[in-house]
Amino acid sequence: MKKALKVASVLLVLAMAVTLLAGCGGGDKKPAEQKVEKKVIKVSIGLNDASPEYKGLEKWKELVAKESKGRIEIQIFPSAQLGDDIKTMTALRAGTLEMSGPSSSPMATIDKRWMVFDLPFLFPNEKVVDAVLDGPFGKKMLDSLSAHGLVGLMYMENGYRQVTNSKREIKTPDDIKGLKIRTMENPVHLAAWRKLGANPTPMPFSEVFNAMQQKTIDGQENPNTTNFLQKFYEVQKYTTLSKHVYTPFVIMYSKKLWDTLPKEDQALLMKTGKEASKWQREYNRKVDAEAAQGLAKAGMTVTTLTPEQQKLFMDATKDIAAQFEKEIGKDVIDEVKAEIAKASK
Ligand code: TK8
Repeated sequence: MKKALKVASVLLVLAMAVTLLAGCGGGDKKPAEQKVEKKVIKVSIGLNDASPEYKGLEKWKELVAKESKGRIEIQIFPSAQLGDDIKTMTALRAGTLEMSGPSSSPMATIDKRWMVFDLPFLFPNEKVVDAVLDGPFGKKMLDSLSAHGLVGLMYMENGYRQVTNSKREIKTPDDIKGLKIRTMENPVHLAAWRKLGANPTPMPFSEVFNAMQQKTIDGQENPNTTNFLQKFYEVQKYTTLSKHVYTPFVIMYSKKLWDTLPKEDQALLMKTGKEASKWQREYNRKVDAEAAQGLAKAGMTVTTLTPEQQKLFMDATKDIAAQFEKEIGKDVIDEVKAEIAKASK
């Protein structure tokens, strides 16, 4: 018994010595050169790598790499490789993915207040958009995500949405009658397209191109940048610059994973994120105008509405806000409208 103990303690001392020696491996390295742990953050988006959203994230990735001296790496996964908007939000809430940049519209599946951004013809121009998103209202909406296991970091621009289809030129709501239009998975969009006389079908973004190619739908609506850069002109003939709604992208982080980050890293991500968000919106606005020309060059009929024609679309959808007042919350609608009025002065 005694002997066994002795053997055991000798072995223990030996083991400790070996561990210590191993720890000295590469002992001539200066501490500064010792390996810093690299942090990889994955972000998923539904659009492809030509999209302004991707470019904005790429800008952010550069800023983060620079500020963190290469310690933090953002990896961008485009084209819904990691799942569409709704699926990736679920992954964030479960803590199996760090970040995603969905449209605000499918976020209504988490919190109906987000439908406020889906109200037709809400934002008169981009100057007002910036004031509202970067002001107290935009911040409050981002902050409200923490109750749902998400950290709202910033907005990027998707932009004003325009309707495309393969059947006929759209100049008035009458031209929409009976068209099968894909919408985002959001009740306000469904209701608005019903009001316009369409036959709306909600589906995730990654299925839209095939559905148009196979003609299970006649059309869809997205900003010029998406219609051009996702090559929708290959399967659509007409685009009308309807600007019927402005929807943003919300760049969000899994709260479960965010809470494990050191405070300095959280601050670094927030600070560089703000810069990237500003850069992305400017970039998007430049590309949007080019994209409209690109659509025409690619053979689409691009229709600009007269103010009278656009008013017909506004009139047809003017009751939507009242219809969704309960679900969105009267306070939320009143607040955004007050902010818009203030910024419009
Ligand atoms: C991409 C979507 C897309 C949106 C849509 O994941 O679904 O039509 O406009 O940008 O978020």
